[in-house]
Amino acid sequence: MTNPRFPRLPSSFIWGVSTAAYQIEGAVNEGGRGLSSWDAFCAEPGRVINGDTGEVACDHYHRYPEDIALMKDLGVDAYRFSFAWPRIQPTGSGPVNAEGLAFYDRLVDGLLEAGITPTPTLFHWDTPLTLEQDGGWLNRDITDKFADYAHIMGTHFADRIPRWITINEPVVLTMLGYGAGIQAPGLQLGFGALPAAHHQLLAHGKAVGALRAAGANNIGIANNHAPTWAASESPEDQQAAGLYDALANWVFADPILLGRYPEELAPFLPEGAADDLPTISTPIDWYGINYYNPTLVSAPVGPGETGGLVDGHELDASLPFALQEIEGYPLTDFGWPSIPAAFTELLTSFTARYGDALPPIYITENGCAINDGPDETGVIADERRIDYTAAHLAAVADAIEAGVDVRGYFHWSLMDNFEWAVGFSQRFGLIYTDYETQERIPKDSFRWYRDLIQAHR
Ligand code: GBH
Repeated sequence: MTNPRFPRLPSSFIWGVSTAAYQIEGAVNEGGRGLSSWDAFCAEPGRVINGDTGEVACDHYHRYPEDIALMKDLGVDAYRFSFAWPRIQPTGSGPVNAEGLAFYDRLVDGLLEAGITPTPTLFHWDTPLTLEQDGGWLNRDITDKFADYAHIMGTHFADRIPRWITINEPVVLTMLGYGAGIQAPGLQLGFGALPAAHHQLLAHGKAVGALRAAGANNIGIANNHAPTWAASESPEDQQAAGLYDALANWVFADPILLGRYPEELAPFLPEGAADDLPTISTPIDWYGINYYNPTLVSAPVGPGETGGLVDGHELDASLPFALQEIEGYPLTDFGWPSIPAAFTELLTSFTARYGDALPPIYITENGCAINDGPDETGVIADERRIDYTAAHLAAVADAIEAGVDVRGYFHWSLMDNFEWAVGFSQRFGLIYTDYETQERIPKDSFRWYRDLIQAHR
């Protein structure tokens, strides 16, 4: 371990990379796949930058053997990907589409053969369109359908898949999908989006039960968390930040880990939500954290001003808080600040808040958009991704030293892919994707990550 840019993690640490189905697979009309909320959202003019869609994306549906070979070369222990629910059940319920299952059979078997542990997420935002048209995550019926789907996957894969994730970032689907309308399904319900949060949490709890009933074990969830910083000591800013913190963080963690909702959000939850808490808090085996950056929050700004910007979209000015720009830190190409110390702060705050109720943590996502492409010699010198990742892994090491039980790290992402509402304009990969030729080119960060993993063996 001579390289000074190699943070020191335990030798038992699990090293991984992450992706998600709609962001990489393409082949949206192949193999009997049904449409998802994202296919419909991308088809609406003006929703996604440049009119980009996931129709082809990285063509991983056809090129998965090459992608597995790249991961083998990278030397990761585990690969986090997601199953596309509409490939398995094209309308979100009813009989299994055998061709869809067969694709994941090939992928899972290929990974196992390469010595890589498949770590699937059951749901990463691609709601079957039929269910979305029926109210999607606002409609409680989806929770039982999701449990059926979880049972199908558990039954089929329990003997080959040793680690499972139920849902990815319910906070983002709730706030950006149903609250602010920036992502699919594009609804702007404000606090009216909270039933979507409750139903995802309930679906998670039911899925944990369904997976276990099918013989699958070692189950977690991947929640996005951002430390919330108040813009000042003023009571107004403190109160706004407290509310935002409950909305962005604790409403997604407290019900699972403590069996209760933050009080200030109770008025926005569906009637009888409390009755579901025992299901939602079904014990999990580990807790997944996706971390990118903290959020700076103030009281609402003056009339006519916005509630702040999220990835270039203006938030509703009538919200009881405003998001402020964080200054004084390096920015990634997406404009998100790089603040590794906030990662340590987040992890230690989890231990402090949940104590013995907190199972081991895995970092299920962390990474940055750095949009460098190949230079004249074909090399992609993404030094800033190496800096970001090294600093954030050092922050994880600091948290471990402070007593937080972090067992592994999945970098977002294996390769450049369809970055939701910003299409192909932001590149998060260790591997460069040429979207014209579908050539994959490992970046300097890929070699750095490979050496880092090697150094820990
Ligand atoms: C994840 O979401 C997703 O799971 C994944 O699919 C996605 O590709 C990846 O991250 C990269 O985006 O404007 O500075 O306040 C990330 C959730 C929500 C984290 C928005 C950063 C705003 C940053 N993100 N948040 S800022």
